[in-house]
Amino acid sequence: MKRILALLFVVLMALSVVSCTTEPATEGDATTAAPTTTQSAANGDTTTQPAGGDKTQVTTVATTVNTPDTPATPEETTEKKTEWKPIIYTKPQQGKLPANYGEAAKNPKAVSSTIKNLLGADKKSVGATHTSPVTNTTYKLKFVDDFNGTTLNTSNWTYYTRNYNAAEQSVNRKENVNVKDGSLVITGKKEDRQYTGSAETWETPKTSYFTGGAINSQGKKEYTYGRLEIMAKLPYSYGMWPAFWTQGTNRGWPWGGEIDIMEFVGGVDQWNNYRDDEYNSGLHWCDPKLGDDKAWSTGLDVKLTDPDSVWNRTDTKMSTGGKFELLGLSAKGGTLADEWRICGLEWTKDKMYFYCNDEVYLTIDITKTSMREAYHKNHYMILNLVMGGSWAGTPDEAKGTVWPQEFKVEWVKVWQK
Ligand SMILES: [Ca+2]
Repeated sequence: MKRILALLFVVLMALSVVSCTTEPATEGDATTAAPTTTQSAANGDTTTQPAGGDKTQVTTVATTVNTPDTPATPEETTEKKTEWKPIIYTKPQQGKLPANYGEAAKNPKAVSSTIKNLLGADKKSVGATHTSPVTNTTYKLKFVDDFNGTTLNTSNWTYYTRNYNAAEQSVNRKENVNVKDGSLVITGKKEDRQYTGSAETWETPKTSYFTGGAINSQGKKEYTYGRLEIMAKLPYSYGMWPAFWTQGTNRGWPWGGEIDIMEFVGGVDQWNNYRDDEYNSGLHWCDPKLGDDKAWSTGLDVKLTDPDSVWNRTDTKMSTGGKFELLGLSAKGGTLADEWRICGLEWTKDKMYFYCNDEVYLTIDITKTSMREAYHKNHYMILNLVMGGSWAGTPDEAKGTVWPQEFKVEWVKVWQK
């Protein structure tokens, strides 16, 4: 979420999805033999990826179509009729969202039995125990905010009205953060007047028609290791950028480290990737010995498939990650917003396991030298809904943005041994 994170993450995704995605391509999806063009950075540069290497390219609607091997002359056509068939894509094209897009999100299902039956989901008393299905560790509930009542518990959280990221195009407002019906509700709106938000000291204050909100637990609830999780209903559509993430307490970013447990950008991007059915997770950190010149400089995206080449570098900021994806939702207009889900991180001294509804989709080794401070000291939690920027894209009704949007959190829990 910080600064050039948006830029980095787009690059990072291109690098990391190869190793992190284990889902087989859905039958009928466009895993074509043709190379696909995809984004390499938020500046719109394009690169060509080799075919077949990235199964998540099912999310890409290529403009390539099947053509006969040999250009057909009229004579050949009469002798050998090769039926031309277009590739059938399951993902919608840009600006052509499914007819029933977002329909289910308007009336999300009640908490599913799947979630109710998950270990720990129904436990809300501090001291309650459950055994992690990931590491078989028995944890105790150390912190829970169930968002009962009508006001934010400021013993746990602080309203944050500055921007976390230079790329954000929305203004955080306290008014957009509410507690109602048992949930934290952060609303993303398009206002009828512009608001100006204070920004980081190095940034020009933002003035925007788009408003969102943010809270953090800095100085109030900070943890090292354990299970950090939320039960949430995400917003959807183009330009939305909700997140559940953390930053290290002892030093500023990036030295303190950043953990993006859930980061989501909605809608269909300019490269035709349908994103309402996936969210991203990842880390951004640097070696504690780096000075300002290197720590803030061009980050290095760690390629998990070739770890030895870069894993132990300590001369630049680094990032790595992966994503959770529900393939096949898009064809039905489905979004992650259709149901409540538990997004969480199990953080041990050796590894980070990112899970959705207790299913691990990403594991990251945190024993590397460069991580010796970033991921072995206290972090505080952040919940926010911002809009716009180079990654999420500027909200635009013509691109499918639906107003207003809500990022709802039923509870936040931290479990520790
Ligand atoms: Ca609740």
